Amino acid sequence: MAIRPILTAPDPRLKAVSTPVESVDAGTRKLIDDMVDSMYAADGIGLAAVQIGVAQRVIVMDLDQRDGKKNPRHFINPVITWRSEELATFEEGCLSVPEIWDEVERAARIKASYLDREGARHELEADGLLATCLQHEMDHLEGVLFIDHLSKLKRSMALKKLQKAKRLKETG
Ligand code: K1U
Ligand code: ZN
Repeated sequence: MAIRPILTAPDPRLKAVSTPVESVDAGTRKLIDDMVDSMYAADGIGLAAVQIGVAQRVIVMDLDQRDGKKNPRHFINPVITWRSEELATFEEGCLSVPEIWDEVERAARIKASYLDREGARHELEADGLLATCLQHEMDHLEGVLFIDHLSKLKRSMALKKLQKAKRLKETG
């Protein structure tokens, strides 16, 4: 297992549309293990493979991190099969857009289908943080960041803040 660096905006690799996993194999499980390690190391609650530069339709998530307990979930080739008309607003962050948090409106409830790390198909119904986080991570699979849901002004302010932080990091 390995901690892999997480790409940050405006890295063009974050704009890639991820391709489906053709067969769930040992390579997929190694990718998942690396993603889980990288997510925990960065204090995240979710991660899409494209955020570590692998444009495959794989997501990991752990929304139950309490008292050091770990309960990682894995979603391979996830598809949203139903979205509620009702919307919900959550304050979102992103490991690829560090230190920026803002409210995003998304479907309040969704149904999704996905494969687990053994290749078995599952269906789930989600609301609350799970619905928000799944929609956020599935946006990554299409090359979309949560700041793309903000107004043009807010997005350009966020990108300027990121670029300034990157410059400061490079020059020390
Ligand atoms: O996609 C990502 O980069 C993961 C992202 C998931 C997410 C968070 C909130 C709403 C929607 C999606 C994160 O994990 S951001 C980091 C984070 O949530 C967090 C960090 C430190 C303390 C508490 C939360
Ligand atoms: Zn994100």
